[in-house]
Amino acid sequence: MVHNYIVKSRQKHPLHFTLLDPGKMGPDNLVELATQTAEAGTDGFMIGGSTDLSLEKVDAAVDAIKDITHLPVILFPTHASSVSGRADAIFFMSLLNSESRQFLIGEQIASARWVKKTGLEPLSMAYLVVAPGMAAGKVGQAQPLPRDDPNLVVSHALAGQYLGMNYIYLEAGSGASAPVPAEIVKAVRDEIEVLLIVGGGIRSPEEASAAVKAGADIIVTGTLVETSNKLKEEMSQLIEIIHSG
Ligand code: 1GP
Repeated sequence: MVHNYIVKSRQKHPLHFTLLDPGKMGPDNLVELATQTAEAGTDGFMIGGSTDLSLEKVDAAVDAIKDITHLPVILFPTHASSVSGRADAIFFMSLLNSESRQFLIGEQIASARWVKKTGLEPLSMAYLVVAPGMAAGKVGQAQPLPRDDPNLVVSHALAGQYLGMNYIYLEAGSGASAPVPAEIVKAVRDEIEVLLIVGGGIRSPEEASAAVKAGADIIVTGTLVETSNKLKEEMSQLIEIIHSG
């Protein structure tokens, strides 16, 4: 079970997940990036993106990654149509600050029976888009949560926890110029008991360390993995600092 793996691993140290977007790269590139980040010590892979992804592309990406690693492969979907039954688990998430029913509960209803049929492990998650929000905010029709209003973010996170969600994801958006502010991460950490994931705009060991020190359980990086020229070296440094807490 992926949830058990995450809980057990977290007892040892904070975790790093690598986000790979099959809409941005071909299978060969994807395998190369997955191999190097696995060697650098990442704790799991998330597959997804804000663009329209075909099921074939996601299936191929999951297969390719599972060929080279035993680390968990978790779907991070935007639409029900790209939910691959070949992954280990799915972040079964609701974008709590979306203004659209589609992203609050519509895509989830559309995929629920498929998740059951394929045996994907659902990891219940509240997805909160913090400004700037980037493509995730636009596609998800979110009103991004202001960066200077920790109380409002805490209210959303608590609502997610009280609805039974086991994970809260604070998302600044892929490629954001700055990560979610540490004050927000800390404010949420202080109030919730469930696992806290932070991503969007984290590119340096210092930024990752600040998020961990503020209380993140899992740090997600995508853009850094896609753009680094010294991937293994840079990822090793970043992951080491995350693992050291
Ligand atoms: C996006 O939080 C993730 O969903 C990763 O963001 O691409 O900025 O690392 P980056």
